[in-house]
Amino acid sequence: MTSLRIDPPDFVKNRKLIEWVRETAEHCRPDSVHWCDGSQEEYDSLCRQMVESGTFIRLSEEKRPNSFLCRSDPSDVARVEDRTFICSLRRQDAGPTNNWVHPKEMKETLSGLFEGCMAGRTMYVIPFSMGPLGSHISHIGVEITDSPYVVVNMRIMTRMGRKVMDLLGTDRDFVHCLHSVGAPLEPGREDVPWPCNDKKYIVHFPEERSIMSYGSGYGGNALLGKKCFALRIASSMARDEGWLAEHMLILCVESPDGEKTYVAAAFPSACGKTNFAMLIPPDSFEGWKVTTIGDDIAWIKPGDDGRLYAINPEYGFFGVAPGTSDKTNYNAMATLKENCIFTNVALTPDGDVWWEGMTDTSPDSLIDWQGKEWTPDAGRPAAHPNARFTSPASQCPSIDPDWENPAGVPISAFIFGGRRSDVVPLVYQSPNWYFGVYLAATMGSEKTAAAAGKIGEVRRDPFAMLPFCGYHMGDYFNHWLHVGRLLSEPPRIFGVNWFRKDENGKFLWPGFGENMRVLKWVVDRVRGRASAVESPLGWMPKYESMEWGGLDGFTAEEFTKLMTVDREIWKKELLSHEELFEKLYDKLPKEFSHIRELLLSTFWLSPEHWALAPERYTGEHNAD
Ligand code: TSX
Ligand code: MN
Repeated sequence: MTSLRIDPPDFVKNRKLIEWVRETAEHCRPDSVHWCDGSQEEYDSLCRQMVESGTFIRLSEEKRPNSFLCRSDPSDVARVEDRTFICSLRRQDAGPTNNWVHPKEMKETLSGLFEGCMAGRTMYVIPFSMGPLGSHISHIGVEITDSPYVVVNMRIMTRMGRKVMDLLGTDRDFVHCLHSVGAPLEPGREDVPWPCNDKKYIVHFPEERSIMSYGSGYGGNALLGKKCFALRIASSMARDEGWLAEHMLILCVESPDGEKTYVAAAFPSACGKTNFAMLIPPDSFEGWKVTTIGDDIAWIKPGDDGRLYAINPEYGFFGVAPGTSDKTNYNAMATLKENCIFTNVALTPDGDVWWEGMTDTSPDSLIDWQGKEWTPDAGRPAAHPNARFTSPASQCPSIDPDWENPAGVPISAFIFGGRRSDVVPLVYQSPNWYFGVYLAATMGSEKTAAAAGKIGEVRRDPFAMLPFCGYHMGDYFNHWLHVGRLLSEPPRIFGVNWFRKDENGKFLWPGFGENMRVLKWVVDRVRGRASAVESPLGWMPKYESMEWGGLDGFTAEEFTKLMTVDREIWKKELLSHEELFEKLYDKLPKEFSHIRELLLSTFWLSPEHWALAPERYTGEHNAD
């Protein structure tokens, strides 16, 4: 076999990188190697190339300037959790919530799959930074991929190219990310628009800080900077180095007199995380502003002043399109005006995009996400439910002026939420860090789609990190407790639930922009301004301590319905925590058993104490 010439250009100096690219090229046997410089010309040329090959459709220059539509293979439309592996040396370090295979065995399997897997294709080398260039919280990775779709998406989602290569110098280390769609092209064989393989592996080696992904070209399976690096590998780095890599949005609340309070929040999927990150306060909140630092991931480090500082490691948004509209998220829609990539949405006759929920009525005719003719009576959605947009964060009207501050922003509060039709009140504050970590560890969400499990069934998703924690969940809880103990000014911790329903199944809370009322109470609590009453779960607002101006007819009675904690349902909830704890038994923090006992003991408070609870929140009884 002759050795492929990899020809590193002048701007590539890192010795480990050059050697790794040489080895990988020899093993994967691409036709050529392309070192990405991250320039606009490179981006434009790859997009043009994909239009010619049929992978991309250029959208109307009037309707959606410099934007493209891409349709994936119908079998490659989402992350594949059952094919995702944490290959730590010891099974015990991956824990019971991750798939594990010994790294030696996994390397042998993958070596076989990657051999010659890039035949007939170009191998791209993508240097990227997660976080602002040069920030002490940022980290560098290099992704090798045979997918030009990955290259252009990575250019939107990360800081990518020549400047990162400069930071790598001759010797700096980086996270190795290897990706292939797993579809070698035989000589003379024509390519398909979305090459992929039925056999899929998304594999993490936490000890050597590397990632290998095979068989999928979609989202988190292929854009390795996001879930694989920024969450799974980074969470493992963070544990070793004393920081936090979290599945959280970051926002800033600015009061009329210019006081800024930064909040990080974690929600499981289908709770509208991106909508919350880009919230627009109701008109009655004159002078109040919410700005966006990030919508998905936060890297958070203790500062010398005993506070936590957070950056958004990403450079763009890779969001779910269906449900996004001017009404649900005006800022996201404005971000999508130009320079975007849309995957698996529908195409309109005038060369624009459409998805379910974008407008009240659908267009009369569309081309659906599979390229088929579609009309409103088709009986199937026009866009795939997991259709995505890739958009530059800089285009978001609500982007925070400090979103690229290398020092990060100081976090004053953590919010944890889930989709719960009962039990969990609109908002409550944990009495301290320990109870807060317990609250976050036991957070859950009810299933909405009929995928796995019954609709309405509660699925525990600790810290919204279940699919993203790169090590043992029990160790992760202990790490959170440990970080909190080191802080002199720990963020306050809150629970929220936008999804409580009445006995007729109607949502009790209007949500969306109105969530500003909850956010204001959170900020007021952090600043020591708002009063609260004691409840079995923690501190809760009284009706009077929240702002109600402009929300006509939201009465104290309705508020009470939204806040009441039913003794029997809460008891069931507490008992059900056991299921999760049992799974993590040998590494569960000892604090958790004590907290659970203490929470359980509240059932022996007099029934009157519980029965009185609703009035306590409305100020008719003085419970301060
Ligand atoms: O994103 C949502 N948020 C957070 C917004 C900042 N959604 C959408 C979730 C699916 C991804 C919500 N849905 C929210 C919410 O706060 N609340 C609800 C439930 C709801 C849905 C429709 C109405 C009200 C509540 N409609 C009317 O009241 C008219
Ligand atoms: Mn996410």
